[in-house]
Amino acid sequence: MLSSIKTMFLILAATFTFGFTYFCLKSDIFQELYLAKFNSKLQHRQSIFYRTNPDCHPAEAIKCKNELFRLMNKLRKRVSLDQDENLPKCPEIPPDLGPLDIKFAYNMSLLKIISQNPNLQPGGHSRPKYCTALQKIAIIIPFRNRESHLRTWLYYMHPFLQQQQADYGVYVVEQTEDTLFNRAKLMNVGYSVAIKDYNYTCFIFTDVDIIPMDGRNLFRCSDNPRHMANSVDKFNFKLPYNDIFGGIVAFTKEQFIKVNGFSNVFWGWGGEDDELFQRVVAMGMKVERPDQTIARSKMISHKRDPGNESTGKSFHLIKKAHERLHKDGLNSLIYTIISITSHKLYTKITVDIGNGEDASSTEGILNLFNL
Ligand code: BGN
Repeated sequence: MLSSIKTMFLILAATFTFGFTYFCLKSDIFQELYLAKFNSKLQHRQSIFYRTNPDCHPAEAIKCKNELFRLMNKLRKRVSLDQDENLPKCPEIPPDLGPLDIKFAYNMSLLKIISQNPNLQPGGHSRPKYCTALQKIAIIIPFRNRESHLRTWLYYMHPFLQQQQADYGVYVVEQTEDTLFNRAKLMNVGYSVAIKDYNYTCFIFTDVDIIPMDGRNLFRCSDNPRHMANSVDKFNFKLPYNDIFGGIVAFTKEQFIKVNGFSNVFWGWGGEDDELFQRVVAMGMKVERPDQTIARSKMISHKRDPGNESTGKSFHLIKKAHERLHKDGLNSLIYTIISITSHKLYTKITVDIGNGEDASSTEGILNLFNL
């Protein structure tokens, strides 16, 4: 009698312990605690690195920082919630997609967005619960001083991507210095960091201020690079010119490597996307676009950002895209990671990409090619 009470007690205790552990692992609180611990561990690691490497001379800064980045990256483990590899494949076209009501009038708080997306994993990752996605998608957003646009993007795009049954992660790449903005170089950095984070197969490079108005505009890669902002309200839902390749583009890993990524030498506004179009054509690919009726998108209207003025050099650079493509891009990318932080809604990459005065700068490249 006594021994059967003992056994029952043991079974109860084991069930409770198991249930409680499972609850903790699944709960948001646990994830937040894990993240806080993870980020403070990173900071701790960073401060030890600087203390133990006092001779990190400024001339060696890039080498030192990259070494630090390598160390920190070792620590960056993707926190994966039980992924069942035996799940059936997701359908090519997810169900229940259609027009969306996009209004920019909301005053979104990050907490609200977090509470509306309970299934997100740290760093703004998500994958479908009941099927295995056909592609693994990294979303790369170049960024500087656009907090409210980012909140709007996160508010609309997390539900959009989850509705599309995407296995995805969001990477916000922030340029630190006050020098001219370099959208294309930030895209290359986002790609280079994301590729080490997870086995992504598809990379979607998007501005922070464009929101698709229809869930059927699938954020996916295809046999050719894709341009998905081909029907924007700002341009009256038409292509302003045939070769436009701005706003949102999608490349498989192979396609992006084939074009050697974006050019690194476009400082300031305009032209880097037109140059990428030339790279695609030069490498024998063509640009695909979704049907214009389902690709309708809204752009948040705003003034040109200070620090993103046009230099007037783009036209000249685009003309020489074919000559430069194998020398200027992913294979000549120089940058220094300042930090990589896993937020609940996205992974933030803060990066020093220089000021255009190094060898990979506009002037450097112009000299290199005697232009
Ligand atoms: C074009 C820009 C593109 C931009 C589109 C839409 C240039 C190059 C000039 C030689 N191209 O004019 O970068 O995506 O407008 O805004 O500036």
